[in-house]
Amino acid sequence: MSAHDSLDLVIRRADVVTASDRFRCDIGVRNGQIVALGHALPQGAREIDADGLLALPGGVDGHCHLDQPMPDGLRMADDFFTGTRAAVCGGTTTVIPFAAQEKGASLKAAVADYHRRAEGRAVIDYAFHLIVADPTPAVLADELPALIRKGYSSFKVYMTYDDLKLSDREMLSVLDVAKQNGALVMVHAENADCISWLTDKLVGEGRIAPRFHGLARPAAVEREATHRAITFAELVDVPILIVHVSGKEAIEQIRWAQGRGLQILAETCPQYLYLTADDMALPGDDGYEGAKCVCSPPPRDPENQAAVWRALTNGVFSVFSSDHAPFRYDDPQGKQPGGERPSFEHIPNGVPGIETRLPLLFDGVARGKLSLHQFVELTSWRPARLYGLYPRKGTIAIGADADIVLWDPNQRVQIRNSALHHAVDYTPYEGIEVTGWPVHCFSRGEMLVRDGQYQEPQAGRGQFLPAGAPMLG
Ligand code: DUC
Ligand code: ZN
Ligand code: ZN
Repeated sequence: MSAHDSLDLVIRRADVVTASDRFRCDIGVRNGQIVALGHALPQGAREIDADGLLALPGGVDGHCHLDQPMPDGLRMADDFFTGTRAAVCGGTTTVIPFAAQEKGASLKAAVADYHRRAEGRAVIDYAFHLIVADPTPAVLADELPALIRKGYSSFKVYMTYDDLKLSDREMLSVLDVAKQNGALVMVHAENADCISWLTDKLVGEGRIAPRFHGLARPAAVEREATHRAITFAELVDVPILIVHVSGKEAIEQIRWAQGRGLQILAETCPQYLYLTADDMALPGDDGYEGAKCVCSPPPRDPENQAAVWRALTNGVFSVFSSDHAPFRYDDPQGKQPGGERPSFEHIPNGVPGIETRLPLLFDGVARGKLSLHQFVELTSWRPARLYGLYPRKGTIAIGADADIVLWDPNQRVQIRNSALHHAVDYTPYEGIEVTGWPVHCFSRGEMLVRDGQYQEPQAGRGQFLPAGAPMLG
């Protein structure tokens, strides 16, 4: 290697783990990219000794909500600055939040607005999914195909929530556009009419505390919608990805479809491994504290948690995302809307988790529940491929961005909200002890976290990543 090939950074004695390989070497970085993997690399301008640490590709969080415009005076606590800061402190170096179309508005307007929110704020790289809430003929024929070509190759559709849900016929039309244009559709699968009927019944009986959120959205409601979404995918003959799968009933539907040869992909999230319905019944504030754990689909029970762990290792799930949906608890724009403690149906849905996603899953590696390679596949490699960012993201290889996490597999950490970097005033995982934590995190070769300490990089250094075609294999 000659002088003009000098290296900006050399990570020495790295124990590199990718989705498929493990090898020991030095990693050479120039201009933000990995340019050399080898032994005895020449001196770099900066040198880091990784002995005793794993070198993992930075996490890709394929489902998180940051600064998403909300109705009814609600506000997400994290914008692109605090959200990406928290992400990188937890070992994630790429995020893919959602540019959400409002009914009656254009998709292009949502994308332009969302770029304005990210620019100058993000500290790590980001791509956007779209949310298609109003698939008018113009959106289907023009806007959506044009946006797919411009680097927005995945979009989410909802089968519930009044301001977002699509009819069955609209779902079919959107799936058809995805098929014709090579995009990937993510589906929020819960049956809207069942939820509204159950909600009215519970509220009519005076059962309004946060814990009744779980009874308004039982597993059958998710199972039915999952089956229906699978049927739509079969009819249109297009792959789909069912997001935030909460338990065994939906898993059974997905396995059934996969067994029939349908390309049904699935995602789960930390809340379905670590929370149960009991967490929506936390006793504080006369039972209202359970609002902290209200999310949809809701957390279920230990048997379902075990089924979700199993499905992470047997190929049912392709990706493990946070579904970070940051609402402060003690806040009139958050879990106590307008300063009230309303009935469960008015509590904003979602839990924070962008920083704790990787440590919570890695604890499963430490306990022998899944392999290191499965961990990398679920949290980085597979989301990078599905969302059109591979091989720039999702692996440690020559030519990839130097998004690298040096991870201590033995560090024990008790999760405390006071140590996290999001702007939310709680974590649902308070007090949980995990084994394994990121020590140093690099984004395009820049060290954003050193010895667990955030290094205050320039806000706005994060770059938008136009997504290519989904890679399903
Ligand atoms: N459910 C969603 O569908 N989105 C955000 C959070 C949640 O709980
Ligand atoms: Zn959802
Ligand atoms: Zn979500």
